[in-house]
Amino acid sequence: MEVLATSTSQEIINLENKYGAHNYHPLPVVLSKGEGVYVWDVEGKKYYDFLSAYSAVNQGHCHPKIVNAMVKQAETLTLTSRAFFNDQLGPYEEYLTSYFGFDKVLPMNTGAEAVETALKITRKWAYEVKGIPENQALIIVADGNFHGRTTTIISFSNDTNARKNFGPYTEGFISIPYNDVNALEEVLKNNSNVAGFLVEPIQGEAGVFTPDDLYMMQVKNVCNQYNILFLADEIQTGIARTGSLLAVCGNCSCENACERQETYARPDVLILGKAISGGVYPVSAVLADDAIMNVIKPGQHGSTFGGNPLGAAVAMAALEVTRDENLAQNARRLGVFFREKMQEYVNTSNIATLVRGKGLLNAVVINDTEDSDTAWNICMRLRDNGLLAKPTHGNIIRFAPPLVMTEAQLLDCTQIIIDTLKEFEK
Ligand code: IF1
Repeated sequence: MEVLATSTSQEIINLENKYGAHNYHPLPVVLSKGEGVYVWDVEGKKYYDFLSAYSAVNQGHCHPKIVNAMVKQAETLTLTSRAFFNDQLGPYEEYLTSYFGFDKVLPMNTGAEAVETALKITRKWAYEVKGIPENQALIIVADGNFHGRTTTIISFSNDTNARKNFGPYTEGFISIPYNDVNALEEVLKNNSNVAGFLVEPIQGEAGVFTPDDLYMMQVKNVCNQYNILFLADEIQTGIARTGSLLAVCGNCSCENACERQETYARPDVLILGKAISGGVYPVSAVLADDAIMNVIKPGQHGSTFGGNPLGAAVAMAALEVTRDENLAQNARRLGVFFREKMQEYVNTSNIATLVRGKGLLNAVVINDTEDSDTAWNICMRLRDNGLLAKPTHGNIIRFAPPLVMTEAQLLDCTQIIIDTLKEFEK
């Protein structure tokens, strides 16, 4: 790798611009190393990472326990396909289902694949268990959703950029306002062909839009009442990010998704990805109980890589780290601290108007229009000041560091963020 070692950031950016499809607009920083809450660029400059690869690196960059599991398994067996059994998948499935309290798991690789899997299971359940007439099943989704980028998933997005000119679109979806349980009930009252409701407990892409505390519980109850499946997309919010193991755990920061908790809005179908592997390897999963999962029979769904021994070993290690290091509790504690510090600043600021979020999934709204470049410019200054974050929807900056951060580090970070914002006051 002699060439890479001597390349500057600009040279590497030029290569991407020339040879890569232009499907992203990254902040101009070229990273070559990560450890815990830090990343380094090719020039050796060190940064706090406040994106965590969109919440995939909750356990911190290159966590030694996860990396060791990966190396050990990579030296032993990486892929068999599901045509044969492998010795990691069964133990992983037992571990995962007991960790989250479901009968069964269907293992996949990326988040979008897991969402697709959940949608297919829901449709099949609708026809074979609920008794909806063939090809009539409807799935409700929420306005402002982000569930991935496959043709079906973007069919029910209302983000023009994600959707436009990718048609014709997949039918069978109804979109309702987010954080509005009455809107859900209204559709269900007037339609007996609904199979399920797919929803994010906090809408990440929509700018960390955090619903009312009771919303998830109300959704669960209404879904039960009308015999439709409650599908929780916890790909971004799960694995301790929001200060509990799952965002649907509500007010509980124990390291379990347990029935004991009154605030636990247990979904019928739980969709996980990203941090389930600590960002080390693509692993995703759909969890459900037998009455639902058993609709899938041999040959009806799968993937070459899904359930591979490398991913299984990595995910087990990543979930162990989450539990052993009390990441949910840390995220909860530091989240309160972050919002307190930022709120203090927001109260006196004319550039930051709002801080919101849960655990360590937070956002600050910048006092400018969605089409302005103020938030982008702030992120460029944050970069110069040693902290990496990315704007969303033009004027919102998401702050989501790895959950292994210490309070002293977070204090350092809030100071960087506030000092940087102050440079932009009008
Ligand atoms: C990109 C956002 C984050 C997700 C939820 C499914 C998926 C995602 C709730 C699909 C993925 C990522 C993908 C990333 C941008 C991004 C994102 F800004 F769009 F909203 F995280 F905040 N469900 N989210 O958040 O998972 O197939 O990507 O593994 O570049 O598209 P995937």
